[in-house]
Amino acid sequence: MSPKPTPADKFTFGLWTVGWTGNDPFGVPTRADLDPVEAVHKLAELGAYGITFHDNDVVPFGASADERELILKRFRAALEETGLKVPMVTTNLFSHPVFKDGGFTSNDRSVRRFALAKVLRNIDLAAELGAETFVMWGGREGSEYDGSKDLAAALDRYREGVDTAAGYIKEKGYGLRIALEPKPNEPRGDILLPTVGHGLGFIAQLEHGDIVGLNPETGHEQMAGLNFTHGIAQALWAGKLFHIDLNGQRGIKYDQDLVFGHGDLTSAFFTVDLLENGFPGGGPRYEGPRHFDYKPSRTDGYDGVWASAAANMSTYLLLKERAKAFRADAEVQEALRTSGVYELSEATLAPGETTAQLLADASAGDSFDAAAAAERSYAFIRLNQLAIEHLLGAR
Ligand code: GLT
Ligand code: MN
Ligand code: MN
Repeated sequence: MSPKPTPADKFTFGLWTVGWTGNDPFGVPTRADLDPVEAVHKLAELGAYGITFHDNDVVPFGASADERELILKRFRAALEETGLKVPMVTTNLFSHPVFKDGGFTSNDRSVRRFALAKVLRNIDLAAELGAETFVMWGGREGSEYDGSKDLAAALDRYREGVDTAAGYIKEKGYGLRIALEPKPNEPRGDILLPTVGHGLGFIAQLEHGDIVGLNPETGHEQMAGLNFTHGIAQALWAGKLFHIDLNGQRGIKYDQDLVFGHGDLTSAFFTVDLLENGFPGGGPRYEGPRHFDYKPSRTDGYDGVWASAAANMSTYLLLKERAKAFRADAEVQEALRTSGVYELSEATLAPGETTAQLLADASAGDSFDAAAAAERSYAFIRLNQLAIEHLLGAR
């Protein structure tokens, strides 16, 4: 039976997800346009907490100020009527041909200035709608050819753009934080800030890095062959998991944006286990929205669009139930102890112990029985099988 979500579950969806009409590099749309107001009503009915969007998902590029106001008025009315929140807003710096060489890092300075001003205006809108997170996915910030970009200058300009936006948020006193979204490639051959790790390294170079974190996406890490759960774990550990894009991906190929759990299901189980149960030894927790960034397959009509929106939420809730049962199982707890999972939380040095004391400790040197320690079986396979049995509902 599918569990029924409620707004307390904090599930959110990008307007561009349910609103994707199925156009891809080889084919035209397979579905008619979706009215954003209808998306708001449908998502609210399905039990979602919020909706997120790019400026141009709601207000078309180039709309006049009057048109903009009219459109926003209608959209706001739908939000008020349904109680749906807007916890995150993002900017489209990738669709219009003007951004074909990027926004913040275009070789053309006039484009960079236009992009930056577009972002600042959208920050005003995000603050006005009560968003807490401002996502920046630099899909066009990259290149096809290594010789076409001065990469150091590109990173300088990227830093300048993000710092300017973050400085603007502070200056205005907005309650917003920026979340950078890594992706290795697509639409560019190579995208700057390709992974969570690159993102963390970049943030450390910022002047206003205190309000800049990450919005990792399941499929984007997996496109690079990386472990998504490890990625969000390191972002959490660094205090930088500001937002999350959940979806599904089957291996190293184009960005599939499948329903959450429809890609690597075991990985999805451990992602939910981390989000809902935290690290085994405690540590930082993620409290933000559970945001789905997926594309309803273009084979499906609007029946499939709404079924897939519901599927993201029910799959998450099912995995949450399984992950809770996993941690609550006495045999699992015993297996975690046997595997030494909790032992890792103990500091390697004793409190106040110096390197000289460590070097003088025979038990860490000459009298350490390496052969005996090497005998230990960590029994990780048994532990993982317990996880699989919980995942399959066998326990
Ligand atoms: C785009 C991208 C997503 C990003 C969105 C935010 S837009 O659809 O593929 O991963 O999260 O800009
Ligand atoms: Mn994606
Ligand atoms: Mn995304």
